[in-house]
Amino acid sequence: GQQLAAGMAFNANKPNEHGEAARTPQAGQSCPVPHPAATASTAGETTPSAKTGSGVPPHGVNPANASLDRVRVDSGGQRLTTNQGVPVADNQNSLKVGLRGPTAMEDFILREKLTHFDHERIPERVVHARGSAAHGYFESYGDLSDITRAAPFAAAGKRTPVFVRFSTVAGERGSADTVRDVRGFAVKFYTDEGNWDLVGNNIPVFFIQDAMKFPDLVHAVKPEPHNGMPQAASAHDTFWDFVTLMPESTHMLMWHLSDRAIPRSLRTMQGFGVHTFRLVNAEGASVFCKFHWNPLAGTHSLMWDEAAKICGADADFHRRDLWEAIEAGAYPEWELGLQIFTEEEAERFPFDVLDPTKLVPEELVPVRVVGKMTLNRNPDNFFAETEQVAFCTAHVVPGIDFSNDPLLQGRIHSYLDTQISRLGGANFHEIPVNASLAPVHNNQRDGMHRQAIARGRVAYEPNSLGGGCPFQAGMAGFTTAASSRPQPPEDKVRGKPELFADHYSQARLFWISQSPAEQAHIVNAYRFELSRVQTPAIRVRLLSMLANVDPILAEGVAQGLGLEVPPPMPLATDAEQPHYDPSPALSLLARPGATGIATRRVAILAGHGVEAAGVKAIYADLLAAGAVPRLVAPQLGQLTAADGGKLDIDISIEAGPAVLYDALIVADGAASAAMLMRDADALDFVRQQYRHCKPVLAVGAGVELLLKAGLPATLENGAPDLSLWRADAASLDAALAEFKHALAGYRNFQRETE
Ligand code: HDE
Repeated sequence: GQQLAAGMAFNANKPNEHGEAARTPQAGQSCPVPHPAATASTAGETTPSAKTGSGVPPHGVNPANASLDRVRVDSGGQRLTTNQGVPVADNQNSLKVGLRGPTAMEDFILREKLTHFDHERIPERVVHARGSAAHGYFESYGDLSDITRAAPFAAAGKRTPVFVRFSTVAGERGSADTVRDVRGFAVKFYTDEGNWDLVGNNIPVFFIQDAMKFPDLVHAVKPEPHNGMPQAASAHDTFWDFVTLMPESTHMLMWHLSDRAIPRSLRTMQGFGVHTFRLVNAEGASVFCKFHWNPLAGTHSLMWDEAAKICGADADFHRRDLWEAIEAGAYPEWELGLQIFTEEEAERFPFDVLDPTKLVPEELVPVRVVGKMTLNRNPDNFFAETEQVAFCTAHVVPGIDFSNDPLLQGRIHSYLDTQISRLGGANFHEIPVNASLAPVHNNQRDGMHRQAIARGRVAYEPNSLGGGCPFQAGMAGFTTAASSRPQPPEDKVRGKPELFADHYSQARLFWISQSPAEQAHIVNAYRFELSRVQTPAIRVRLLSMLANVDPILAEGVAQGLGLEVPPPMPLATDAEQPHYDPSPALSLLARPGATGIATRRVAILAGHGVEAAGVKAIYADLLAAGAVPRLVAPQLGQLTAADGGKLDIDISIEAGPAVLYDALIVADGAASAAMLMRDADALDFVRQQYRHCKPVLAVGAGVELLLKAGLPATLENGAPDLSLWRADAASLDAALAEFKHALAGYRNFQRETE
């Protein structure tokens, strides 16, 4: 899974932690400006698949990036100019009538600079405002033309450039990364036949069934309108008021309150297309399809206490993690899986596949893995790319089509519409990150900020003056999939199919498919959210909803709120509720991942008097395995080791608190341990590592610190703690091997449950 570029230290941000970055120019700042001719020829070499659909670019090269070279600007070695290209002599002083006089109206340089500044901000996205993105490519494992003619699946090994933006939903643009929220997972495929946007989430179902309710949902979860609170949180009255009056949200709430909503990394979460889509082959035959992205790094999440503390310790935790992994060459990867089923099969399911609050269990329709996505390049400019990228569910290509899911149908309108105010007009498709690699030819003209200079006198069709061009693509173009089951015309109606009224069976399915630790976290999350809610009646309504899901769940939440479980909320349907067996695939613990300890962050805690040789050996060992070791000490600078030698400290405890690491090693050395035992922050560090169920290894005298911190030697039930080691010189190798094994897998949740 991970490819470390030769000679590259894992953490490209390490110089920043030391403050060294300020002394050297930022990457790219001193690059020569590409000569236009050179750019053209490079683009030709690296973009074969972009225009023709054949050929594979060299590894690590993304054809979509080469095409952006024409708009990349690099000011290294260049003189300062105005936006009109006029050289600027003095960028320090405005033009005044006398040194102490008024500023002259004619100072066009000052006025241009201020005017541009005054208009630097654009509206943030109404939802999903906070996001982080990267470039990469999708590679098909095979030829899927029997089921879809979509270009990315045309041949084994075919690569299609992608741009992917991950996001939180509720928070504003500057909000913290690790809040409890759904994560957006939006993929733009720059296919040979135009752009395809798969605008998904990290949760496979949604809160509501009909687009009509989306503005209500968003108004309920956003900061309350009278006082603008709370930021990036669902734990407030208006959200819980709304969802407890909308029992169709029960299933999604279970996911939202699970650890899915606090991922460890954007690289360790699944993605889902949510809706049922259609795949269409060249003959026009179609099947239904659900899209899944499965991370090769496995599915891993934070713990709630940890996530909340990370908001303070590093509000950019996920953005930084994604950036650093890509800079270090540990490219994040996901496999694309499809659940494919026919309309006839769908009719026999115990739920309606047009209902976005339902998933298709993998036991019912297995997931077929069809390709892999690799993110291998960070954006050059956050605003130009991550902020200006415009995803739209209406962006489909031949071979991909919609279903009648009423939520999807509304989205097809909303995404294009929102860009018109957010990006200032109808030409947002010309912004470089949004422009398709496939050529664009039509008779749409003009509008704000038009870039293309359309030649000729013809902007209509049919025409003879333009030789009839651009001409219709016919069968080569996009055509809507015909239903394989023609339906008689029906009357217009505002309503829902009967199966949509089953609000609880799949919420129960999710609950019974979770491990004990995951179930406990869900109960705690409900308790937290509803404790923040101020209106008692809303808490009771929630409990009446949960009573329909599972009695243990309802009882656990009720206890935490100091309430009795009320009678269950009346069901919306008399029909018998379908029964589901547990689906192991719904547990986060089903996918530990295949990338070992690569990119996992390990704190090596030490003070003066540390045994240096041991620290160096452990550090090198972890680095060699692709992990990110950090020597953490009470202050910056150097540690004086027991042998008198010096060790460079990577980061201080205050700048890099416990929650920023996946595991802890307490270094050997009697004086080192004694120094840390006197340090409240160091004791806190150890306790938090333990409490957050992370692997802890104490070497030699380092054990004293664990004892002083009060860490128990065994679990509460007396069983040994399988991720806590106290090693001496003789047992260190074996303990380190076990430590690394534990680090590659899941946390030791037994500390909570046993
Ligand atoms: Fe969105 N959603 N949404 N949504 N959504 C937006 O589009 C909307 C829904 C999702 O990184 C907006 O460009 C409606 C489901 C992602 O730029 C807006 C409905 C899913 C992103 C919008 C939904 C999503 C958005 C805001 C119900 C998962 C971020 C800015 C009918 C399958 C994309 C923008 C990015 C963004 C509308 C429901 C995912 C307002 C009307 C379901 C990942 O157009």
